[in-house]
Amino acid sequence: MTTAATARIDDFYDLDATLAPEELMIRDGVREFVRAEFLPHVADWWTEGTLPGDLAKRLGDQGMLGVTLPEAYGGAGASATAYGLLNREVEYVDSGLRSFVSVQSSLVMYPIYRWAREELKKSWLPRLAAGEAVGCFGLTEPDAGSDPGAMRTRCRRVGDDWVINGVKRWITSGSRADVAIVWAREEGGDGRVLGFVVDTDRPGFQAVDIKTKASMRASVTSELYLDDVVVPDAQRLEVAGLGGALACLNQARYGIAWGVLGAGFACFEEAVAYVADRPSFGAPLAAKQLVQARLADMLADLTKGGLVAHQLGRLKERGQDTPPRVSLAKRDNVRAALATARAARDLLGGNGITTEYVSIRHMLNLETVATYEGTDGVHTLILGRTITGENAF
Ligand code: TGC
Ligand code: FAD
Repeated sequence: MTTAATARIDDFYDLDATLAPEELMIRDGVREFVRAEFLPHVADWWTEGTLPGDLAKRLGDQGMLGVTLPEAYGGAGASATAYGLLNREVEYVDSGLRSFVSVQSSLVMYPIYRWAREELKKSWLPRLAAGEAVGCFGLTEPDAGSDPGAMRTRCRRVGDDWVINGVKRWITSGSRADVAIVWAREEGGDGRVLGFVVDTDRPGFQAVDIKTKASMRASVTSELYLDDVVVPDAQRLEVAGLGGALACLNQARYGIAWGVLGAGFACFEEAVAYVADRPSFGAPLAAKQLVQARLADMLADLTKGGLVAHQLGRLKERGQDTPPRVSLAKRDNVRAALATARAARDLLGGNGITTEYVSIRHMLNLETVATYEGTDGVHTLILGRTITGENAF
């Protein structure tokens, strides 16, 4: 019989045995760092709706930004699995911190590395990796979220430059960013969507924070206003069409599929510890069958999510992380984490609504994670289209 002594609840199927020594080293180093440096403070940051100003630098000093990029550009040449493990450790602390890492690594460094001119790569990537510069990714607009092809932001070629006009909404790290990846549709020509590396100190660029969030509070979220912002053609990404932006999303969605397991496990562990001591009707809650059934569901959901994430990581390392595979992992792992967080919050009773415990904070954050990077509905429709060949958007 398998007992608690032989099966850890955070690695029930012994997936650690499949990890390379470098992957374990990165995972353990990140775990130690974030639990010592961020975990004791994150509930206060969340309550205050803020993040420390030196967050990027502290992450950069630990080598936690852009880890899969080559060392020549400031990365660590780490595997996709190592990047996934890192996300899981960071999101164990808070989804907002993982968002910061995702955006910097997957949505800013990745497109610069893949499609920017060499000069731009050399000037931005080492600084972004060191946390000396912060980036943001502007795709969503007030009237174009799930359907980014409906964007209204326009770019117009004028000599050797482009002039960009438009509004982007819900942009993580927007007002902290030194550089923004901005997606805009070309005026005239064949109306392609183009991507630009925009210095945020250009005249006409403004970022205004959204202050009313009841979710993802330890994260900066902004609106970007671009009013005749002039960007040299040399700062245009060498990719055309919406597919460029969507390829970036594949990277970030992959990280989210791992990250949310961290949030889920934080809630699960909290619930297991709480019910062990909480008396009710003459016995600890842990001794009640309904409580055990809920813990068993949490363990099953998170364990299955871990198997999907690990296998997706290995597929990604072989170039086989197709968008529908990523969609399934993002959708179902977010569902697993959110269901766990809601159940944990409930098992904590009244205490479960205070930020002295982690579950309510994770639960509220995960509402955002279910919405961004493709809503649950969008990923369901991507899978439906894959299964049937019919586009039901
Ligand atoms: P559709 O006609 O399907 O595709 C347009 C072109 O793009 C190609 N493509 C992809 N390429 C790479 N990766 C993918 N995942 C791709 N999906 C599609 C496609 O082949 C086509 O290429 P081509 O050459 O034929 O033109 O486009 P559609 O307009 O019908 O929309 C498809 C849909 C709905 C799936 C897509 O637009 C979508 O995923 N919508 C959700 C939007 C979204 O996820 N936004 C996220 C914004 S960023 C964010 O939330 C950051 S949160 C911060 C954090 O991560 O922490
Ligand atoms: P909508 O697209 O209006 O969707 C509303 C509802 O309608 C959803 O339930 C959706 O599933 C459903 N729906 C939509 N289309 C269909 C359909 N065809 N059939 C059936 N149902 C449908 N974006 C960025 O570009 N960069 C960022 O850094 C970024 N960070 C974010 C941070 C936060 C905190 C948040 C909340 C969002 C962020 N986003 C970012 C935006 C995010 O990607 C969008 O919110 C998301 O894509 C959904 O778009 P929307 O909000 O316009 O919702």
